[in-house]
Formats: sequence, C-alpha cells, structure tokens
Amino acid sequence: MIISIFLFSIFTFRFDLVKGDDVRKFPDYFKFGVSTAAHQIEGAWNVSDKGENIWDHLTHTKPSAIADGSNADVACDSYHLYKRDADMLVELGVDFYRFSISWSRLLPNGFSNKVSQDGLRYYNNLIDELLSRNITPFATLYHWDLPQKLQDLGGWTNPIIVNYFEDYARVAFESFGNRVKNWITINEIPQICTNGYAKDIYAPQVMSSGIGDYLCGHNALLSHARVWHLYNDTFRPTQKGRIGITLYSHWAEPESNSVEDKAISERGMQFLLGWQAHPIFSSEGDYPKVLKEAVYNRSMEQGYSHSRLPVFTLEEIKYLKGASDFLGLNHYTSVVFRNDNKTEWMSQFPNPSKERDLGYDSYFHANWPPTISAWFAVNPPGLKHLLNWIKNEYTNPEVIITENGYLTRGGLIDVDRINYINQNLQSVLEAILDDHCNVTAYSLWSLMDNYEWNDGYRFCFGLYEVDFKSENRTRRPRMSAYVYKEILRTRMINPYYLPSFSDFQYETYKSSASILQCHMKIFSISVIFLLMMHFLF
Ligand code: GBH
Repeated sequence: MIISIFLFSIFTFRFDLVKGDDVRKFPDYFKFGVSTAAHQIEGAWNVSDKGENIWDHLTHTKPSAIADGSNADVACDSYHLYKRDADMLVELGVDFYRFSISWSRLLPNGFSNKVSQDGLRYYNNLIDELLSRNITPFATLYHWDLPQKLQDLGGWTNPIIVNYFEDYARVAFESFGNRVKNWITINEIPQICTNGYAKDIYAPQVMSSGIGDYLCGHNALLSHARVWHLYNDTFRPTQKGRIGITLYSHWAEPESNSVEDKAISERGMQFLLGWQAHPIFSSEGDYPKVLKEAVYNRSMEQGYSHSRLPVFTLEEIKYLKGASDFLGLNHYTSVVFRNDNKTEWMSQFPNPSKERDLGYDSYFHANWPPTISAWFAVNPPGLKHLLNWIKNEYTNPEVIITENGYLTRGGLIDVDRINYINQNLQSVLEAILDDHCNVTAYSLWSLMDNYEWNDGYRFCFGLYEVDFKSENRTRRPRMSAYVYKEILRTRMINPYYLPSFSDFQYETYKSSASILQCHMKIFSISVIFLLMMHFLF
C-alpha cells in the first residue's frame, strides 16, 4: 500500500519539467492575444440605426442556410457586454484584443455620407475600455459582414467596391486611428470569395464558381492595397500605426518525400496561399505563375475568350507589391493533395471551379486526429512547415498569427483544446527559435464561443464558454483559459500544466455539473489505481 501511494504521488506530481537553462521561451517582443469578429459576437443587429449586412440578410431570409437555423441577432451580446469581455481579457492577461468593426454599424447605408453616432459611440467605448485596461486594440475592418446595400450592387465582384471600402476605412482611421495603432484590412479572401461567391455556403451565396470567386479575390486584393496606401500616405505620418491583411491557409503536406509529391504540395500552396499572398508579398508581384497558367489554359479549353482569373495591370502589380506591413495568418489544419484526379471526387465541384483548376483531390492524413468538423484535422507540425514556407517564399516577412484555435461541442473541461494550443504554440516556438521565422504575435480564436457562421452555435471555439440560453449570455472560463493564461504568464509551454483545482473550481464549481463529473472521474480513477497498485505489490 505504501509503495502504491508512493507510485501514485509520483504519477500525479506536477513537477516542472521545463526548468533549467534550456528553457524555451517566447522572445520578449512576442505578443499574445485573442480574436473575435463583430458579427459573431456583437448581436444588437438592428439597434439604433445599424444597417443590414449580408449575414443578417441571409439568416433572416433563409435560415436553412445555417446548420441550426440560428442567426446572430443577439449572439454574445457584446454590444452590451463589452465590459465583461474586457474583464476576460484582463483575466487571461493578453497583450492585445483582435476584434472587428461592423461596416454597417458605423456606416448604416454602407456609404460614408452617413456615419452612425451610435456606431461611433460603441467602438469608442470599446477602444477606450481596452486602453484603460492596458490592452492593445487590434482592429479588423472587414470580417465578412458586408452592408447589404453594397451587395445589392454586386458586393466584392463589383470593382467599385474599392472606392467604397476606402471611404469606410477613412472614416475608421479618422474616428479611431488616434487610439488604434494596429489594423487589419480584410480577413481571409478564400472564405469571403470561395464560400461567398462560388458556393452556397457563406453570404451572399452567389454561385459563380470559377469566375465570381476569382473576381472577388481580385477586387479584395485591390481594396486592401487601396486602404494600405491610404493609411500609408495619409494617416501613418500622424497616427504612426501599422496595417496589414489577414490571409487564410492550410498547410499542404506532401504525400511523401518524393520529388513529384513535393511538387504537388508546392503547386497546392500556390493555389491556396499564393493566390492571396503572391501579389503583395513576393518580390515579383502578381498572381503565382502556376495559377495564372492553369486558369488561363483551362479557360481557353472551356471556350472563354480570356482567363477567368482577372489580370492585373503593370501599375496594379506595382501598387500591390509590398502593400502590407505584416502578413496576418489564420491557420487551423493541414491537407494532403493528390494528383489522382478521380472523377467522383471532382464531380462534387462545379465546372468551372478553383478546385478543378487545381485538379487535385485532397484528404487528411490518417495520423492526424479528426475533430468534430469535416474541414478540420489536427496536425500541429503543419503550422511550422507553413511558417517556413512563408519565410522562404516571401523573404521572411513579419507574420502575425491572427487566428488559430480548436472547436468542441462545449463543456468546460477541454483537454483537446489544451493539447491543440500547446502543440500549435510549440510549433510556432520552434519556427521562431530554430528556423528564425519572423513571427511576432499569436492570437487565439476565440476569446469566447460565438456565432460560427453557417455552423450556427453548434461548435464552440471559445476559451470562455457562453451560455446562449441565458439572458445575460453568461461567460465562464474553460480549463483552456487557465492554460493559455499560464502560457502568457510564463511565456513558455508546459504540456504538463493543468490548472490547480482551486483556480478552476472557484469559477466553475457552483454553476457547472461537468466539473463535478470531472472530480468524480478523477476520484474513481484514483481509487482504481490505488487498488491496482495494492494488488500488484
Ligand atoms: C476562421 O476561418 C474565421 O475567420 C472565423 O470567423 C471563424 O469563426 C473561424 O475560422 C472558425 O471556423 O468552408 O465549407 O468548410 C477559418 C476558415 C472557416 C474554414 C469555416 C472552414 C468551414 C465551412 N474556416 N470553414 S467550409
């Protein structure tokens, strides 16, 4: 019995394995944050003079587009509860908060002839609240909530969007730029354009596959560049901030080490990330050559008179090149591309489509743990490979990881999320310390559960759980919130760290059944363990 107790205490003792000289810490300059987006958290969809956006429109006119038929009319109600959000940021100890501004809250019609006083007040309050608590505001101008009035004109497929996006950005810089020094223009071109203008997944569900998506991407890139130049020329001299774009990419893991498989992965990366990044971050500018050739050739075969991929003028190529102060990166998962070109696989994509232009099928490696969502499998080393790919492809630009996170069905004990965070941050740490990738910040998606677009409220990405059934949208920290807090406090990753019972219990004990269940589990496992040991020795 004594031996078993001894063994048990060794087994459970939280010794600190990361002490000593070889401690791997995040560099001093490295910043940590958490991310959200206006439409996913604010609610208050029609208070005061807020205008309708494309997600209001989609969810109100076609609830069947959303897995649980829900909408973001109230969501986390952060419009009213932003002070509670700020409390949570302080609890976590983050350096910055990445939130987004709702275009149609600030400009109800989408146009800058009318600025909402209520919208101004809300974002001023939020920004002032953050600053008063020593949290750096990091504002995204566009996180998918286009004013419906602009969609009525074609949205991102109408080149005139460049002017209207510039007008909106100018109002934002004039109103908030004295206090907001970190800006992102646009969040994720592939999601906006592929899911919104090629498929019936995201608003506005314009199904113009292989044409509308490329056109949208083209105008989004030009809009970004216009706003970067606006800031650079007009606002930076006095406001002295920085502004970049956030791109989305999987890592395309080669199927094997063979030359052919590496070439497939490389071409896949150009279609995924190169499409968005090459015009801005490469030294030659413009779209990647493989993308231009593939879309041109297929367009000709298909009888079009010119490429479905729009063409940048020489002036535009110059205008875009270098037009970002950093590369914002959203990353969640890896894929493997395969040059099988199976007809059944391809038949799920319309003709024409970006997928057919690429011509590969894709799958998740059998070793990558699946998640509850079909688009997402866990491969933390992929993040390190991706960061290295960016470093080599674009001469080591500054990278800010603007999103990375994990989804569950809920519950406060989120060990899978904890592992995901630890392992992905480990990957980032290695990319910085071993490979000298210029990564300067990491922002976790998300501060709290929120409106997960066409998945509604089914999937939870939050460090904080939100009770969407409660009147005041009660937020409670998950176990991962304590782990993230500890990483930020120590600036290192300790995969053995678990929050002490008292930390965790304090916030959750009263209100949550799951913590009780967890205690019961730990208790019964301990008893079984002790009994086993007792019989063994
Ligand atoms: C981020 O995009 C978004 O910026 C953020 O708003 C969102 O909450 C977060 O992801 C979590 O999903 O494309 O049909 O497979 C990351 C890209 C968006 C890719 C959701 C997968 C699922 C629908 N992901 N998407 S589909």
